[in-house]
Amino acid sequence: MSTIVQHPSPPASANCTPAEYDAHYQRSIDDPDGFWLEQAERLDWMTKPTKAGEWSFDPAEITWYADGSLNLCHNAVDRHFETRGDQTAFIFEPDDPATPGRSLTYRELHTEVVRMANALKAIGVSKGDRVTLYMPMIVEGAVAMLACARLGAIHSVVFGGFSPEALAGRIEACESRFVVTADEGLRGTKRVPLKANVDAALEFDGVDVSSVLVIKHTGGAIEMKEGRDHWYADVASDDECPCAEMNAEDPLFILYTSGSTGKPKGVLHTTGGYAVWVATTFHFTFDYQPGEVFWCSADIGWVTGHSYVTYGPLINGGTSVIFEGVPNYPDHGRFWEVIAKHQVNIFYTAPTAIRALMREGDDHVTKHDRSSLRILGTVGEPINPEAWRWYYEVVGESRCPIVDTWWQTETGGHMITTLPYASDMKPGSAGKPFFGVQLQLVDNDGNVLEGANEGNLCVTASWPGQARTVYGDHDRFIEAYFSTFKGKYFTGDGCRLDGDGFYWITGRVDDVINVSGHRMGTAEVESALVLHPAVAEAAVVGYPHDIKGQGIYCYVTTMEGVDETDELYAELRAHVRKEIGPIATPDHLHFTDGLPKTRSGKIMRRILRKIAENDYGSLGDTSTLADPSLVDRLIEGRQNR
Ligand code: 6R9
Repeated sequence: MSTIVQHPSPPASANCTPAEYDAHYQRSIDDPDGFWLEQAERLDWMTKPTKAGEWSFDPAEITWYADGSLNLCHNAVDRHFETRGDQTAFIFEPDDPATPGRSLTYRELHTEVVRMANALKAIGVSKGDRVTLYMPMIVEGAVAMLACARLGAIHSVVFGGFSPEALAGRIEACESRFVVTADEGLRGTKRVPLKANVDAALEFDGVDVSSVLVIKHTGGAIEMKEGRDHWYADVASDDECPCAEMNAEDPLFILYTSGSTGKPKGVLHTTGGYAVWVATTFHFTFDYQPGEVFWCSADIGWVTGHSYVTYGPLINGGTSVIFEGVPNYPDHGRFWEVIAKHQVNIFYTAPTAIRALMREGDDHVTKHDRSSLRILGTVGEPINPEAWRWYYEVVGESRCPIVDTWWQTETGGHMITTLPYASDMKPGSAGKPFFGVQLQLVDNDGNVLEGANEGNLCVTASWPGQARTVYGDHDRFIEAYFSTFKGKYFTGDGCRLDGDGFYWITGRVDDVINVSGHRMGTAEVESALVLHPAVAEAAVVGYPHDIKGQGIYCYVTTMEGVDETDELYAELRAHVRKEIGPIATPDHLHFTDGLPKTRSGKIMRRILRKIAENDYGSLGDTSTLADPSLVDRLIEGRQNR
């Protein structure tokens, strides 16, 4: 469907009109230095930069604002506390609506951040150290990020749903000696044993953590190891704690994300360019107006939470909601109840949540007052037009523009996005490139596809929010992003450009799957499966799933003599869950006596994908398979499921 939904008529305050979009975009391409030095004025600099981007994609070496210095915590907190100290910075909405929430003014946030920074100092953190945050969605999570930025320490947030094994891998990979966590987290009716998971992670070989800072949240019983573990309240202090001066290219954070090969990559973002990018995208994409309440439902464990729960809103002096809970607890109206309660103006969530709630019927939505809503946003995966319509018509009463934002952990912030009032909307399309973003579609041989076309999505010029490297492994950065199509940043996504200049993301073209908006490398799930003694070989693919977007389908061959029982089926699912975390739990296991391989031993994933999709008509050429008869057995196995 490519029906155009006209944007509602722009209010006089709109941050961007259609004519301004064209003018800004053109200028950002013709005079990137001028444009991006001007956008840099959104920040307070200790030393003002005199140059913007200096970069090459062959070999990849990227810097922005390299002669400038600043502190991001100052920009997000201190400078506002002088001008809007009594304005609300964060609204905390707890998991259980019956328990009291909390809201912090910029002045209170400043006090909290200083306390946290002093606590970090007390446990030994200093500039350049990597600090792992393994937190529930509570104010202290964002405060710990800001406190790291204040000291010049590099935060590495690990999503609280990851297992001890996954946490250990991420601590080890960046040689992090410090962990900040809470006793427990709450999600719906479940308690997440965060501190116990940290204890388990620290038992792994190669993990060398000297101090753990623990925030009391639920009050649940935990163990504290003498000398290593410290209660936050015991080490926090109100002493003065100035913001460290950071070069624009000093690291701000590492965030681990899945790729098509190997272990998750520690994507590194630096200070100045990232800050300009999130500040500018937040301002334009959400048309943010002073005093408005913004709510991004993502966890701070993902890049969306970094850029649009913490940094983007605060740099803009906004009010940001931190929600600890889940969309379906205590009932399916929870999102809309929170919107009514806090008079949310701008709401940003993932298509998977929209699809799940859509299924529960309109009553859960319509019984709550949504008159405060002005703009709705989506992120994480393509949104199907049905879900888009429901979001637009039922949730937003056909008054609120929807912004579909395409971007990645590596891009720092929005890259292709609808701009409210500035562009029309096509349900299912993310719209047009953001300022400074130069896109190209190429075929598999790297030939540039001109005009309306479909191909592999590349970016040909750097933008301020671009990741600079993979922590500790620049070769891997080059290999993963700049070698498939030499001299271009390859996104890993397929995309179609239509005749009106709108981009339609078609999904990943590499071995990454997108489950409920979460990126997962099929290789990671395969590695987890083969760790189990009953498993000989495994191949994992994605398949269409009504709610999650993609589900996880695992082909498994077992060791000689192993019985492929229901118990083993359940055990393997639980095993993957334990190795990686609940988000990686396989939806389907398919026991098979072999995997379709070429004579040279390469697994033909194309065939496995088609069979998982129940699409047998277009399996393509199977004659190069070592054992062509296997395909019929696989199809039979699929149909018997
Ligand atoms: C921000 C984030 C990135 C991958 C990306 C793409 C998919 C994200 C999308 C979208 C279609 C959108 N993706 N937003 N696909 N439309 N609006 O999600 O980062 O976790 O790194 O995932 O997500 O496939 O390549 P990340």
